[in-house]
Amino acid sequence: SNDDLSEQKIEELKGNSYVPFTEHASYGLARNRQVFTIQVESLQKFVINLKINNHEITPNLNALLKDSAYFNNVYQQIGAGNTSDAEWLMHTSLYPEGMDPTVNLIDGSEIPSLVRTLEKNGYGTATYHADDINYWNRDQLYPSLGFDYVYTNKEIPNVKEIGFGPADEVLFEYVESQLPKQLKKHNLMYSNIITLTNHTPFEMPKNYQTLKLPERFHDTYVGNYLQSVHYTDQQIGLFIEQLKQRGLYENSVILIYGDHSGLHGAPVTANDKKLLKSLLGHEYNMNDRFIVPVLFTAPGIFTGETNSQLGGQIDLMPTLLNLLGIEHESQMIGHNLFQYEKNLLGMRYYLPGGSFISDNAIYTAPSAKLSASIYNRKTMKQVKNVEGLQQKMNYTLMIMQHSDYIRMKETKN
Ligand code: GP9
Repeated sequence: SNDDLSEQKIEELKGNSYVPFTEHASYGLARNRQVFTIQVESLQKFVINLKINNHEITPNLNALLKDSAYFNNVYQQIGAGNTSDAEWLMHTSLYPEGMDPTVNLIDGSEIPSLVRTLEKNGYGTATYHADDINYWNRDQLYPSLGFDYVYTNKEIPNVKEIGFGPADEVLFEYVESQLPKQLKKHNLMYSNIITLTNHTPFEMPKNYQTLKLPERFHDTYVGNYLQSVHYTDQQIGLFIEQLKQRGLYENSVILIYGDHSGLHGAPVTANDKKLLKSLLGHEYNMNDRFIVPVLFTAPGIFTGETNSQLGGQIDLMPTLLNLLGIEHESQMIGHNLFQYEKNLLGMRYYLPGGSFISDNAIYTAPSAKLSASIYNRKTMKQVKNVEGLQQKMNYTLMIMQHSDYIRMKETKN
């Protein structure tokens, strides 16, 4: 039955020869470090190291790469719960529900999570997001995950608003104001920071549009996106600077990743697609849209390596825990990105069960509206078939069903 897929069995279905978690080469490399996760709203991978007229879109993230292990092939795996599904993936290493936001199935009761595991290992835990706590049922999600401190727009002052709510600079300043107090009580802190400003429609006030863009990008959706990514990148840079000044940076592991794409759907016009093509050198495709950047920044441990093995957001928690040398009491469906070359990812973005991403292919299962399609993942050209399609589909479904089984057991849903 699907109920008893062990960690080992899952790795074998993906095509990996299994190595126990504590025997991975990365195990414990970042033991006893301060932990930060920065989940960046609408951040897509293609902006990293991208230049327009010699101006970098994300100069601060690019500079951080030299102290990081960078993963450039990690896919978003959210369902209808968008940002909150990414939070779910990060903190449980289980698949989201898919067609409904996972947070709608949470009733505040305790579930095994990254947060609780870190607490059992001596960490204080805090989460920061400058929006209303009810927006994605976070009033249920955060108690379920078990944070010691929860800060939302009730606590974070709205002294400067951009778009959806308090600007990212206010968010990061608030984190900086809380950290010293927390560190007096807890030697080690896990701070989970969820940015907000880089949210559709990405319209920044003129004086915040500091990226020098060619005229043709002005007042376009893509141009606005790049301006707003540039702003958030700047705020992350200032935050890192603060950590350095407080002497915290050298002893931290900072995981920075995107929650989901920003450039999709009706607002992306034919002109935007033309602009994207001129930026990327090819038609904007599913890889450009669905791959989120992932940086494990840990000075003294990482020195700028780029890892291109296939991964998903479900792998973030096991990778982080492995670096910290901490085991999780409940099963994680993802795996340590540093350990395995092979992966088999199920997609949950409004797609029916059976869709998957493998090293060679992206397969989207048929739905009421769309017929099945298969893409070669390297060329992003549509193909007729892919080797082992049926088997990969079956394995993906088995793993997803097993994940759903654990989720339902844990959330009693
Ligand atoms: C809402 C914010 C944005 O609180 O996190 O969520 P999204 O609209 O991106 O899912």
